[in-house]
Amino acid sequence: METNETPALMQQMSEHGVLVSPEGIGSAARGVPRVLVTMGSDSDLPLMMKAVDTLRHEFGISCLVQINSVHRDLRAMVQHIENLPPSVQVIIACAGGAAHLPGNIADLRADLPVIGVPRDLGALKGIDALLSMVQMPEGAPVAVMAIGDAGAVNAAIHAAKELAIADPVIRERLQAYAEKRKAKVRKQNQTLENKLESYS
Ligand code: AIR
Repeated sequence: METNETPALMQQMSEHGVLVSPEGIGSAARGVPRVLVTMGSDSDLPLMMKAVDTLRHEFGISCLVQINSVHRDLRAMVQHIENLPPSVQVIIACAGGAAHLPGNIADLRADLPVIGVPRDLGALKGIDALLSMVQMPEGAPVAVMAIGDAGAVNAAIHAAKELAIADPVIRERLQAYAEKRKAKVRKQNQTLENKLESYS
């Protein structure tokens, strides 16, 4: 997004985040967002782009991307999450360290499923974020994925599965994705003999 956007558009972007669709990012994006991908800092972006790219390129799902820190600006997070566009049906939330973002969102949005991605960061390498997310009290669940890259990709797949309940096109794309994974195993078996010989 260029810096010469109108103040109204800049305001809308900071309220709702940046739209990312299969066609592009920001002004190049099309359609309405089905998923919110939010994170505590833009330093989480390299990890969370794995979720964003899986959503848009594997499943054709548009999302909003937004930074929300419950430890740096709690009030702004509450304002953003309470005013999401109604098209958003699933929330993916990532944070590192004392990672309370997904749990707080689960409390704010009783109507939407929340998927947590613990970032592999700092002295405890993501164990702190994992436990902060997974040990929610009864009544406010967070579906917590693995720490790091696998967790980010799996969060996108899990979100797609939730949307697929009412969307046959996404269901087909999930099947196609599963087929690609099976083909990978078949290919590995086809080249296995050569690989084994390289060890002799
Ligand atoms: N964080 C930010 N506010 C609350 C939390 N838990 C997390 C971010 C990031 C880490 O703190 O999600 O993973 C470090 O952020 P930064 O901005 O210092 O790189």
